[in-house]
Amino acid sequence: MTGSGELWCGAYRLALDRPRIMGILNVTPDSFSDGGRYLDADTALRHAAEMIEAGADIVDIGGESTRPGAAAVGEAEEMRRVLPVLRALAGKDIPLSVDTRRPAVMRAAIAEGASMINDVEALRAPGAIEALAGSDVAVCLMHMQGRPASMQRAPRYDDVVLEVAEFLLSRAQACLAAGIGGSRIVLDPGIGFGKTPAHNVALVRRLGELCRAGFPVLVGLSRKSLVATLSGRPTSDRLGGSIAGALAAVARGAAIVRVHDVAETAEALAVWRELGG
Ligand code: HH2
Repeated sequence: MTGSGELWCGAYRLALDRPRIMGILNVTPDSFSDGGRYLDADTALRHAAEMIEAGADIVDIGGESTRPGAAAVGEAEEMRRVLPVLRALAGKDIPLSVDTRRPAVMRAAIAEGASMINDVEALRAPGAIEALAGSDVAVCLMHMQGRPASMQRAPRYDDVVLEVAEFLLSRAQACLAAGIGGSRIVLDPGIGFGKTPAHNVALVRRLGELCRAGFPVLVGLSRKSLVATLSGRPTSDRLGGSIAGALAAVARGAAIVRVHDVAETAEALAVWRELGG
């Protein structure tokens, strides 16, 4: 366990003395809220630069949508989307994360300078742990019940918080056993990944139970359907609800929030902290 208040990601040491922002850069045609917007490398780079300027602490590059019902993307296509953007951003002085569940993409991303691997499958693919073990990059281990294609059909838990925590701790143990140090590990309950609105609400409300394990916790609920369920707004109009969700997660102990709207989230967090949040 860390307890050190620092996340080690490649050459970076990210102090976790204040909530950190992971800005989302989806280089996909079909992501649920921004699919197709940053597909060409120049637009992606411009958007990354804007997020960095606006206060992102990490940029998370994704080449495959994992929204409910999303079709899987081939390994070669995922690399074709992600690697040029990663290469072009390598000069920016900021940790770059790659959102992937494929060991070959992980290896290629690490070779291109990624500082973090964000895996919605928590390194369960054969060879995934090994892809990271010999490196110094950080890993975000996320919980998902089922697969993106079918995960929202009938999610079931006896106690969602206990089951998610148990799963994530077992994945963290597997990483530790493979030599991935505790200061490189982040846990994520996976809001919206095989969960009903009630499950998602319980996970945020009881986030402290996951934080107690001693690893930094990341929460991503930006623009997700949970926000719409709670606010009644369409995908294009979920900013206020997403910010409220990020603040609630941080208030419950989240160290990092994964968001689309970096400037607005940074502004909200700054005010919230000054007011004693
Ligand atoms: N959510 C999404 C994708 N990756 N990674 C982590 N660690 N946590 C999350 O909550 C998470 C994630 C889904 O959001 P988005 O990237 O905006 O959409 P899509 O998967 O459709 O590209």
